[in-house]
Amino acid sequence: MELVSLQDMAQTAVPGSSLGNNHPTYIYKMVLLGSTSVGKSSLAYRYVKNDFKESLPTVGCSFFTQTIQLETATIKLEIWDTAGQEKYHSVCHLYYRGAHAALLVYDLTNKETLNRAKQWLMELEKEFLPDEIVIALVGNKTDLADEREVAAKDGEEFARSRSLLFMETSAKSNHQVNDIFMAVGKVAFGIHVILTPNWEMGTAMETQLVRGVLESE
Ligand SMILES: Nc1nc2c(ncn2[C@@H]2O[C@H](COP(=O)(O)OP(=O)(O)O)[C@@H](O)[C@H]2O)c(=O)[nH]1
Ligand SMILES: [Mg+2]
Repeated sequence: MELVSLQDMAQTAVPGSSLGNNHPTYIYKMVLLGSTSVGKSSLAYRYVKNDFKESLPTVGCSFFTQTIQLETATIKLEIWDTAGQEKYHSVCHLYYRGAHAALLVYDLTNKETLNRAKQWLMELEKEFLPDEIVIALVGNKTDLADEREVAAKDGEEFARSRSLLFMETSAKSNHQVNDIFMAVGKVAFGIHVILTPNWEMGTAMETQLVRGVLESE
């Protein structure tokens, strides 16, 4: 896989795709990072299958694909989920090599998982230049309001201080799951997304194609 620059894209973005429309298809690798049990697999499962299971089987190294149709292009997200190796702090850099986007997931009922997400961020910052990867901080399990340990504003302020996208979600009650994947996909593609204080997506404006892999025909 090769990164395609803006200039290359202009030259190679030819009509036609596997979906039979006139749009080019761009593939983005998105990795899920975060402590065990924060809900990474559940978020991927909710987004791709629109379902929730109390216990999901641990598969080997796996990724799901999901397509986002935009007016001018098709985005294919390859969503990489860990096989639980984060338990042993052994998610190797091969896992996130070549990633265009990352979701740093924490469990808002467990403050320690936010600290762990901050450590993941430092690891990503060692591997990637700021413009190379779109990172979103995701506070999952909003349905467990009574057990909340991390205030929404704490997650949001940290995210803002590091220029990350931010959303709180619930894979269980399907709260803002689609929104966060969609927002990250759009930003990776080069669309400016405004997240309003109540975490809804505001006006989106297509600015430029910044990264991604053009799917070969
Ligand atoms: N209440 C609640 N539980 C969740 C949510 N997301 C995941 N879980 C539960 O948290 C546990 C760990 O989820 P999992 O997706 O396997 O986490 P992972 O280890 O980060 O992949 C499971 O028991 C899930 O059912 C959520 O949004 N709300
Ligand atoms: Mg998992």
